[in-house]
Amino acid sequence: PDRLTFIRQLPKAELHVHIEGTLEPDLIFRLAQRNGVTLPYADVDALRAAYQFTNLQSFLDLYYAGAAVLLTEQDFYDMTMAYLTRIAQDGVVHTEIMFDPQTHTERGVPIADVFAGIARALREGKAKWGITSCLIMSFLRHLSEQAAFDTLDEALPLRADYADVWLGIGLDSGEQGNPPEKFERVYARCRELGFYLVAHAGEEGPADYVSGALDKLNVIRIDHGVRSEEDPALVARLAARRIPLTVCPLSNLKLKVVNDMREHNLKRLLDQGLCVTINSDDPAYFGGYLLDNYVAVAQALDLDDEDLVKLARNSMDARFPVFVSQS
Ligand code: ES4
Ligand code: ZN
Repeated sequence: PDRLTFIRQLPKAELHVHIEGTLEPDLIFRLAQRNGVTLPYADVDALRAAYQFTNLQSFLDLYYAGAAVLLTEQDFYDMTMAYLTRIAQDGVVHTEIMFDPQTHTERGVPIADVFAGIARALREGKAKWGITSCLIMSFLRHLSEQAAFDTLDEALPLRADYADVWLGIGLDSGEQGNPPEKFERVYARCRELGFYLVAHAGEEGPADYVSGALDKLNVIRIDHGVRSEEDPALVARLAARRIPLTVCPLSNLKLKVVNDMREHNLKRLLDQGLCVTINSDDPAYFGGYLLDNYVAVAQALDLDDEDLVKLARNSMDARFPVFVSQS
């Protein structure tokens, strides 16, 4: 079979995707119309033309603007269903989805509607396609730790209703200047509550933030982590403990974490024995879903079938619960 068919038929898990980042321009416009929200773009093409980013923050500005069309339970359902419909074609058998409740509660959307709409789609997706899934509630790191505690307090009464889906806690948004230590207490609380902990680290931020996420937040998986390579001792530790990295190649290219896909360190990290996985991050903004990410790196880094099998298998191994070795 050709490359695309070979990769498509490998059982793959997506472990790093922001559901708000799956909102396609045409759905943004449809929801804006349905909800009477005015967008600062004339049409879908004008919006799509604005998707030219220079760094993480330039993307986040658009990402939060796009998310402003999400108001009702049905909106969150429609967005999640569109994503599941799309990945069902890519041979994705499992997905662990991040969502940012603070982006919505700050606009007056009840957190219960966010949970309800996303979870309804996930349960339906499992029945329809057999795609298993869970949710990672993520705190915005540009906001305070107190705001994260407040969000946790708002969400906890819903936990029993979503015990089958809400399994994880994450940390996202602008990394620089918002180190993991800022969230040490709220992560300790989430750990006591029995959530699986992950955090973005080493995307734009330094390798120190990856060490900090491990040591101060006790995460079991690192989102991105590509800058870990700058600290050889850290790389050795990630390899020894088999801490998974959820790497997002097209995201790294679009946000200029790498200038050319041929310079991406994914293959070097894989060859050093790290549990590297491939993910889409914000597929509606970065030009591709999971399969597109596999194809892009396979071509640019000249990956062979063995590498691709290893990457797909890593993604299945790195699902919750993650088994990491001690120390
Ligand atoms: C994100 Cl690419 C990326 N990095 C950090 N936070 C995010 N939220 C959505 N996409
Ligand atoms: Zn991300």
